[in-house]
Amino acid sequence: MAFDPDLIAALRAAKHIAVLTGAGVSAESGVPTFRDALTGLWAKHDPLQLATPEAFARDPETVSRWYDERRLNVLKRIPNPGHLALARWQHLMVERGRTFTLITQNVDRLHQSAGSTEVIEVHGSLIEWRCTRTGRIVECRGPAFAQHPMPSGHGGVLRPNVVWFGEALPEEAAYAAQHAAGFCDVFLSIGTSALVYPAAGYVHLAKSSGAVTVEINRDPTPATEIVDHSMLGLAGEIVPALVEAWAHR
Ligand code: BJW
Repeated sequence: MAFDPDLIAALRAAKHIAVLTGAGVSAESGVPTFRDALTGLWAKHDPLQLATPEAFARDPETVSRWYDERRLNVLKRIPNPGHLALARWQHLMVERGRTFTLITQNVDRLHQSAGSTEVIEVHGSLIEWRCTRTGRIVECRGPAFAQHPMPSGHGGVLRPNVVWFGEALPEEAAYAAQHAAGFCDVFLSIGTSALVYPAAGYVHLAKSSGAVTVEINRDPTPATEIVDHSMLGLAGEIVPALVEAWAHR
């Protein structure tokens, strides 16, 4: 795969690389994206309608069941070459005394399974659930819940510890992501539709702060027109090749 030599030069010169990932990065691991065709597990539901506090208040059983099915699905999935290449890139950057910040909108923990560290999860995690009364968070790796919604044992029920539309991002994650986007030398937006804010704003912030901006996506997005380098194709193919081109001297 051939890359623009200016891009490779910018990546090699970068002291700080920041990457934002979205559902497209996990698609090749078998995790459905939000805006692709509603198939299989998702056929009965519009994900954008269910990912709201209002939906959970109106129909906690359906929302809990849908998230529990998704939790069980992601627990079976394994990282693909895109996840693995990003983990390798981070380790190589750190070895060279540089920084590499991985910001993800994904809630599937596949970056961590691939070996990425200090991943900034701006939309939370499907593996964690939270008591609606106490806010206590529990990690759930076991079988399907016996009830929907599942009693928390502390007077509330469990909801997924994810960020729904209209909810604020976790403060620390939002701050860290914004900081990384604002201070990086190169910013890459990979496998995200670039539609959901505030994450969709990070590429704009990076660009206006002087970073070289890059997009890797199967299809064009609103970010395509503003980035310095756009690569159309699959993350699981392009990212490993890009890391290889960067590493090879
Ligand atoms: C491939 C590929 C392959 C496929 N290789 N590529 C400013 C302007 C306008 C609106 C707003 C704004 N600020 C806030 C808003 C409102 C709202 C919003 O953005 N709405 C938009 C829809 C317009 N944002 C919010 O409500 C956020 N909260 C907020 O701002 O709070 C303010 C506040 C402050 C203080 C107090 C209270 C409130 C929260 C947003 C939360 C988003 N949550 C979700 C659900 C998470 C839980 C769950 O998993 O169910 O996050 S929605 C969903 O979208 C999920 C994703 O992380 C997110 C982004 O989706 P993503 O990852 O981009 O996936 P897709 O499916 O959209 O795209 C996949 C892409 O991959 C496509 O482009 C494909 O082409 C590509 N692809 N295969 C490469 N193999």
